[in-house]
Amino acid sequence: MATLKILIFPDPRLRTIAEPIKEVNDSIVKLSEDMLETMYAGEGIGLAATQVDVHKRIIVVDTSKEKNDPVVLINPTIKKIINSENKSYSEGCLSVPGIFEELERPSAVEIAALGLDGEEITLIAEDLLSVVIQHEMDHLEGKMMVDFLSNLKREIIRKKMAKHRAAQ
Ligand code: K1U
Ligand code: ZN
Repeated sequence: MATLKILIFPDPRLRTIAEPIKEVNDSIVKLSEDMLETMYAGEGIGLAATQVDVHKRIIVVDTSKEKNDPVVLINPTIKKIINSENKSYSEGCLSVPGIFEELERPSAVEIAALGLDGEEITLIAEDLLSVVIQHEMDHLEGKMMVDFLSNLKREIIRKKMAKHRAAQ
């Protein structure tokens, strides 16, 4: 397994729209393992392939306290918004390190995806899991949490990220 380099906002590659995965083969399994390793190393609870400069529709998530419940979703889609009542969560992003912002999203969604065995999965995601999956699916569309903020806040974050890069 390998730890991959995470792209940092405002890297333009984070705006790429990811391509569907046609075949779940060994290279996709290896990518999912590397993404999980990268997510755990960064102390994240989710990661989209876009963030490691791979423009394929795959996300990994683990919202368990013990960090022992990895979920890999290939070609994920939202089938249904189960609870359209928006809930506010403090969202973070490994591509925007050190920034947390309150955002509102539907609190429960039904997700369809392929698993690592290539079989269809249906998942009811609620609360934090729902938020993280929606956040990661946004990455696959080239969309980021900063896009929900005001121009002023986004500019402040852009400047903070420039300082972060200079300090690396
Ligand atoms: O970069 C990412 O997309 C991962 C991101 C996922 C996420 C977390 C919280 C709300 C929405 C999406 C993170 O893992 S940020 C990392 C983080 O510091 C965190 C860890 C535990 C709980 C909350 C945030
Ligand atoms: Zn993110």
